[in-house]
Amino acid sequence: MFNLILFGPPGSGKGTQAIKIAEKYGWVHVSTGDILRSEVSQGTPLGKKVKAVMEAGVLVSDELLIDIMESVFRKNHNAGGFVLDGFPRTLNQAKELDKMLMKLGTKVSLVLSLDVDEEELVKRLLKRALEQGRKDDTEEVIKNRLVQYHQHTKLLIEYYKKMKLLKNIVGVGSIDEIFNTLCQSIPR
Ligand code: B4P
Repeated sequence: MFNLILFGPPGSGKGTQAIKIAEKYGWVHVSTGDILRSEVSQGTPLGKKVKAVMEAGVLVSDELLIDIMESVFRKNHNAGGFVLDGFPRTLNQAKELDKMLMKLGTKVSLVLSLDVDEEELVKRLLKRALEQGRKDDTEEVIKNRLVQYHQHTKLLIEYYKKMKLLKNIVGVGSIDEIFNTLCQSIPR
């Protein structure tokens, strides 16, 4: 089982590239953002709990995310691989992920980190706001999402660097160029 984490700040292209990677390698694409948005749009109890938090650009609690991921792994225990997009986002989530994978007799295989400067991130997310009208793509919420990234998620760079799993990828350029660079880093 190959377990790839696509890492990066909001707007760095994780979702965009994760879909293409999952298709090419036949892996399961897990976007925690998509899972949560689907709960919100269906008005489930979980969706009702997280709606306001997501719309404010704040991270949803680790406890909920860990439950979601446990159920994803349970459902897909025969998968050949996973592309994790948007998870883990905190040190606690990263440690819990290690435990979950250990139970399945596997571990994180590689972390590809998409590097994009902040000006470009904001530009992309504001463009998406015009195209898709996502509630968390307004200027003020984008600022919050970047603060959350710097306060909680960026710490994972050191975590995975120490484990010698992290590889930095230039995340600016055409989607296909970036995809090719990512694929060159995947030993398959
Ligand atoms: P996500 O859905 O993960 O949102 P995101 O970080 O903005 O990434 P996304 O995948 O959507 O965007 P992408 O970079 O591909 O999370 C949303 C919220 O859910 C969080 O704020 C949080 O509240 C909650 N959440 C999710 N996971 C959580 C967790 N683990 N713990 C706690 N809370 C969690 O692309 C952005 C835009 O750039 C797109 O429009 C795309 O078309 C464009 N783009 C991509 N590549 C490009 C390129 N090369 N050039 C130009 N544009 C490009």
